[in-house]
Amino acid sequence: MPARFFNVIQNYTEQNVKTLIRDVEKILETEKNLIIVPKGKTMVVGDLHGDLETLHRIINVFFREEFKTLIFLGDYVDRGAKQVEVINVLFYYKKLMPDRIVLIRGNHEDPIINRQYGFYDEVRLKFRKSREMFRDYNHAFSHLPLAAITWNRIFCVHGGIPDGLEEIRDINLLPTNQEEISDPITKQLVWNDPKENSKKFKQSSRGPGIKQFGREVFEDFIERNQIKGIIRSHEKFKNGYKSYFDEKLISIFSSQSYSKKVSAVVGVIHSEGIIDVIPI
Ligand SMILES: [Mn+2]
Repeated sequence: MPARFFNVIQNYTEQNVKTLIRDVEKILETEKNLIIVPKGKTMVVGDLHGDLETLHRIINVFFREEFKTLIFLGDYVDRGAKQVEVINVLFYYKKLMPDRIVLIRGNHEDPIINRQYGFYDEVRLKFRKSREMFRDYNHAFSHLPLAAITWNRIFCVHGGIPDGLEEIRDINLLPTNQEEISDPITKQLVWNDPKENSKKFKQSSRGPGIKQFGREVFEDFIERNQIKGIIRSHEKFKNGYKSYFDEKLISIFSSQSYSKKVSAVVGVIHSEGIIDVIPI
């Protein structure tokens, strides 16, 4: 396995990467916005932001401990040192095992954001036809699914629950190929944050159309959709995670790109619907 991992990083030509992106895009086009995750040992990964070392450890643990499914919650690019390598490795494994690797869209898988926060600059450094490659990556990102629901009713999403979404199956009705995210429900799925001492939805300081969701709307949402818990990412914490709403929502972060002092963690979903957080 490690040999494959390093082959993608070191030996892929620009043409190889272009082909990889196109092949993964074809796979993503066949997926629905809401992925159904079958029964089995499942690992969930938070923001990576170009942290290739942590991704390497994650892939090692995935194979060594015989996980069935590996769900990534988005924010693969921007900020860190090896964004192009991280997305290439993720695409490589997605192509190799399309049913076992789930790549959910984060708010940084949007050209408006990743032109500004590092990805565009890295693509310019690493490719000759960089404009074309930037366009290809973002075109593929536009096909990423927006959420997943596991066999035991754990809902996985980058940001959180949106104001205006009643049933999670309606996620499949959202527009599928927007490069710049403008649909209001899609935007909230990738941008919203939980807020412990709040009840309803509140406008977020992150920007227009983005909200914080409180306990009451959270509990309504999980009851209406018969969800046991939610695992999401999108915020960093010193020890890598934080739980909300009587531990029914876990927020995890899997990148040390900001600081080595911040712990990277992953979530492990057990059959009883319990989520364990483990350092990686
Ligand atoms: Mn985010």
